[in-house]
Amino acid sequence: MVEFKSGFVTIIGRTNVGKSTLINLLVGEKVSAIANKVQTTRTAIRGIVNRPNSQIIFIDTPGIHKPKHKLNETMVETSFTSIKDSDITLFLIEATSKEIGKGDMHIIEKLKENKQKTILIINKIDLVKKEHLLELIEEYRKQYSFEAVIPISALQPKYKDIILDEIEKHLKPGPAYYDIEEYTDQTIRQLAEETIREKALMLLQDEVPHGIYIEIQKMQLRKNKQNQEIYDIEATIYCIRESHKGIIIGRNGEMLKKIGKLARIEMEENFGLKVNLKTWVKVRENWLDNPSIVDKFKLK
Ligand SMILES: Nc1nc2c(ncn2[C@@H]2O[C@H](COP(=O)(O)OP(=O)(O)OP(=O)(O)O)[C@@H](O)[C@H]2O)c(=O)[nH]1
Ligand SMILES: [Mg+2]
Repeated sequence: MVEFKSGFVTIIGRTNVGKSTLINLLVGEKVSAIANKVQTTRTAIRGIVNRPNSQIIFIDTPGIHKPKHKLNETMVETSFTSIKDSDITLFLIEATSKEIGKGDMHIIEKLKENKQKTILIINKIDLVKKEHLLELIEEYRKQYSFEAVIPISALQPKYKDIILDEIEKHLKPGPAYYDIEEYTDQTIRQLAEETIREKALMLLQDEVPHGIYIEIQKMQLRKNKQNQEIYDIEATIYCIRESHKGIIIGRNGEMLKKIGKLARIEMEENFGLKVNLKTWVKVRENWLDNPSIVDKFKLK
């Protein structure tokens, strides 16, 4: 009989390298927000993969960067704490890197400190030539003894099983920690908040999206006249300045409508039922340094 294996696998890397894109690919469901902006992920997010002989719990983490405020500090702390608690680390880097930068060096130091069992994943290989890739692999191999090095593009499904097979090799015998129907430990409320924030990140520019956070005020299931289940969701988008509020609402409320529409469509798809979404925008200056709000993003 094949012994069942399980384990916790943290995905770590600098901001914007594609960690959340990778966890979504591996899990096969949208568990984490993606954006072509830095500092998209703000807390540790779990995604669960069930295979015939194993259960792998992935932890997506905030990208490593230089902290500017309390929220940033909490984010980086979350990422480094998370690797300590995991059985295997996936260290994600970008194929386009010319050399090992400060952020990646910092990550390597932490891996060394914890003698962390690590697989190096080189993402975005669609953007570089093969020769460059070989040089990069050599550079990184000099720094740390990785269990394996896997070049991928997180946008291409064919890499999913290559990574999962490699991880499975290194897992220890253990139980399934989660029900096999589950694919994340996030609540519907958290998923809704992240969906709205992701659409805001996508549509807003400059520093506006980095100063927002979402709070769901109400989430209620009811049946409509056609006897369909419908979620009434009310959400507030908090931002740090009055001028940002104007931008988020947009001319004639167009921007807020667009954010709400995209978020609603994705929620309906992911939750499998109709959603009636209402959104508000409010200013909350200095929340980025307010511990009682930032605590929301701490590792639980
Ligand atoms: N060309 C290319 N782009 C990719 C690939 N994987 C991810 N991306 C893009 O890279 C951007 C950042 O992706 P995310 O998954 O949000 O990155 P992240 O590492 O989670 O970022 P943070 O949460 O900010 O740390 C997005 O625009 C993705 O579409 C890839 O293989 N090739
Ligand atoms: Mg992310």
